[in-house]
Amino acid sequence: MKDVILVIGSSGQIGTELVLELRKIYGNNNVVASDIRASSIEILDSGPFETLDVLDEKKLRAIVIKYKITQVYLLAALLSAKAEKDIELAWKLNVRSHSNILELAKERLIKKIFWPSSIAVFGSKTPKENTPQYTIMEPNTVYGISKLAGERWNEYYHDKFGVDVRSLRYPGLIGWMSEAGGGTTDYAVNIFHEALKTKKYCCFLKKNTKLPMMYMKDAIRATIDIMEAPSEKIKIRSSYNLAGISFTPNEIAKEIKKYIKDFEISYKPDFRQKIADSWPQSINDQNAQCDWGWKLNYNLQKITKDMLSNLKKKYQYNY
Ligand code: AKB
Repeated sequence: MKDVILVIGSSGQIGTELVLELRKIYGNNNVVASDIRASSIEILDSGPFETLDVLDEKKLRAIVIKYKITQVYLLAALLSAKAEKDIELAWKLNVRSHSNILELAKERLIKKIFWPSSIAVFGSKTPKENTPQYTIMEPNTVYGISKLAGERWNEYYHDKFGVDVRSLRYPGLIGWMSEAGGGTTDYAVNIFHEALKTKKYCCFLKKNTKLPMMYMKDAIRATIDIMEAPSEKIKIRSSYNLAGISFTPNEIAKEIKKYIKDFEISYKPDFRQKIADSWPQSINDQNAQCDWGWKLNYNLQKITKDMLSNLKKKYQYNY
């Protein structure tokens, strides 16, 4: 039976790129994009799109049946910074949507699920450097708590009901195709836009706040790779650590200055600083490497070059 994929959250930072990549592999008509708001022109023009509030269980089920969906990528979520502003909505959206999809798989209406976790599952008691797969996990943001609960749900549904769910703990993601989506790591996307637009950026984190980050192209490849890996290779059903590269606002600014000589960064830390301080600074992703062959491609130099040249083309900036 051929796979038909539903991507929920196709207008977000990951969805915008993932849908286009999946359509290249599975064919345009076999990848249904869905979101509560309209997606990019490229997505709307290249294949099916459904307006969907993932909390609307009836409509979700109707879409799954209408298209004979076999795989779901559930990307709809409130990220760390936005979630702190509306904890009830964050809990409802992040947790309920996940349960709805797991139930569809339990009923065997769908075969496979991708659900993203995050470095936000770790907390201030977690070892900060080279954070292992298995360690102390005491998140203190609503986003982190919802993701940790989701990881336990994943493993429970897999072990108890045989649900084929796969998951990655994403670091901060950096891409040029869409805006950042309300997280603590958003600065690492915004800085490129502002550098090109105004040659200035005021960062909401301190100069030396080191966080794990990853280029979107790597993240999309990791996502599709884990979904395509044979089931027996997926030994961790809660969620896999995914390392990326670690850098500070100061380090990324220095890299940008190599291209935009008069770029200036200033710092005005806000509530997001506390969230960043509670997260790991670097991650150990040995399990992903060993189990399903994960390997990173993009370092900070390559990310900076690719971001600047693509944003320059997209928005016709001069620098
Ligand atoms: C956020 O900053 O909330 C996200 C994440 C690390 O999960 N980018």
